[in-house]
Amino acid sequence: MVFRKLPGVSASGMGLRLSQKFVFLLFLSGLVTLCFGALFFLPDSVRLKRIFLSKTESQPVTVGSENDVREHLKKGAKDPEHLRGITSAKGETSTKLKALGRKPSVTNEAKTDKKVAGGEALEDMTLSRSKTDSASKDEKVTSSSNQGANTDTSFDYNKFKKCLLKPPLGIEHGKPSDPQTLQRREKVKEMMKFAWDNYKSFAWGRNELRPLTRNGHIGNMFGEWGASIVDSLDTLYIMGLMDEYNDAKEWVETSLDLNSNGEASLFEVNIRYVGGLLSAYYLTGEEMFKRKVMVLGEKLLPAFNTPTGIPRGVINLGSGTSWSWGWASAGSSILAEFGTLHLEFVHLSELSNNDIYTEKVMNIRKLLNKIEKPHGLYPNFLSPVSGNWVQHHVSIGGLGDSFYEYLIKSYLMSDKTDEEAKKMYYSALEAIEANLVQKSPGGLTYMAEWRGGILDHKMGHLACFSGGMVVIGADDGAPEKRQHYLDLAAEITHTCHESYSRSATKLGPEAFRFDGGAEATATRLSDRYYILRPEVIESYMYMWRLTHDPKYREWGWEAVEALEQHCRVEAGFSGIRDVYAQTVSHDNMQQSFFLSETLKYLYLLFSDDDLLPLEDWVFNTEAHPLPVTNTTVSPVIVTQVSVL
Ligand code: DMJ
Repeated sequence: MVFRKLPGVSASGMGLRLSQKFVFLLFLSGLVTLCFGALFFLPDSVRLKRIFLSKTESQPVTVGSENDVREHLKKGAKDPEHLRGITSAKGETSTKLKALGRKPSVTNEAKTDKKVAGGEALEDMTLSRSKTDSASKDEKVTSSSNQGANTDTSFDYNKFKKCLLKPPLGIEHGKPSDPQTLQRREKVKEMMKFAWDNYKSFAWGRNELRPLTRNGHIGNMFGEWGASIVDSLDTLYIMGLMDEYNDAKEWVETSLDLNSNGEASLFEVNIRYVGGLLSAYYLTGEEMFKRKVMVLGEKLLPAFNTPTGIPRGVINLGSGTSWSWGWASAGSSILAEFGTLHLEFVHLSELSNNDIYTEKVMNIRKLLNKIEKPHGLYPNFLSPVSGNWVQHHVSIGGLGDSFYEYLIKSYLMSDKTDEEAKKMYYSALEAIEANLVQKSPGGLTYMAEWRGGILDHKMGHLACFSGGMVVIGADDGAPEKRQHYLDLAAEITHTCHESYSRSATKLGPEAFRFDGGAEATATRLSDRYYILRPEVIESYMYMWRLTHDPKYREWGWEAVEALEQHCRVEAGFSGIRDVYAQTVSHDNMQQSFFLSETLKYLYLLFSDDDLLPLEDWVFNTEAHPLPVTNTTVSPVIVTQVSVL
């Protein structure tokens, strides 16, 4: 029907019946709704959409320059292959620390807690507000990107701490009873103090120490902040190095300038700074760490403004602009980077009471779940624009690694409620076993790399974390596979140990091969370096915790001796250029991960299991411990339910 409105004649004067008018209006409103709804399906680039559905946070997008590649590769140490990878919680977008829902069962104290729950929350809010008011200028930079944030950040730290199985401070906890192990633990503590003291003397505030030239190093991957300081906070704390910890804390409070315009890898900022500040907060209860990490979390959000929500690799924290690494295939994002955000982002939501962080990582998971996977495998490069794989290179080492790690750890961190992460992890592991896991002629189990169906019989040092990953997930797969996973984890760890014991220095190369007669040795000159990496020791630590086979402590001690002999220099620890050379040549870098990971895992290896028990904590990929959470509908409701 077409109605022409005549001037001066009202609709009622057009002779329409009431029912006709009603149908007409219904039709009209339906049409309007339909048109508006259709806008959501238009591509982001359509102008009409931008006019009607303006985004609050759109950022210019550029592709990384050659300099990025050079700077990235120059890190030598930290070539692209070092960047590891995702995870989450099914459907629910809010989590609550497991501890809050666990320990204080039905006691009078608990009932009292319940009565005052609301009151406590209010007090906490007031407290945190007044603290924020007096906080540094860094911490006042909030809210512009506070997308729908619920500002109630009344996380009850004391309740959380009371509910842990073991208190987090390691002075009285984890002390081994046998004298030899205790002595070894003390040695590791001394190494940490030595590494830290030299960093403090020669590189304070820089990202890393150059121990030969006795100066500091700022790599653009970590922004322009003191990476080694934030990375060391929890290691110093659990070792009971309190003067050193206090210096680090003071620096974070007074000098960690979150307003600096530095460009940095989203992945590195997340695993080191977000992870390091979160763990420092959970271990110590210092509110300052929480305030800092909340500000930082917000600064990462613009990186997700891509057509798919898959973040790009590099971000300018000042402007929020993000772009892809210049070396990454066709402006793609890296699996191990966008896939290594989940643990930290769930905790950001937890502390801020703002679901946005969890939503960001759940969106990534949704896409990865939906997309077709060649042979069930996840290739390393994905376009953040189209959401398609860019190449079919699959690796459990560099570019892929921590994605798989974060799947199983998301499940464990959710107090084993995140079924989706669990399913994704075990399917991925099945595909890895079917396509990548190989046995060498000499009987060594290894994980090869996969390039469009062709196997490259090489295993990177980075891939050696997988022994630990497989063992922490051994109990939760199909019951009939438990023993198989334990065996697989032990075999991989054994292979990685072989890569160490077959070298002159008893330290392992960056990558080792299983072709042309090679068995767990590097055949190329360019693969022979060791840069103080933690992955092999990380697997020893998990294997020890889950099997208590003393050989893992022995292997850890071999590594300590080799580090002391070949990597310790006058002013710190340094990587070496060739693990097969009798006379070593140092690379002049004390990597930040040596402090956060290598030395921490060694210390834990020589401690009893009640120091950061695996039931309470999961370690992020930079070895920063984060507490186990439980999924809930609403944190407030859970606080109440937990004390019923
Ligand atoms: C660490 O920074 C992290 O473990 C990361 O996931 C991969 N590489 C280094 C250490 O080798």
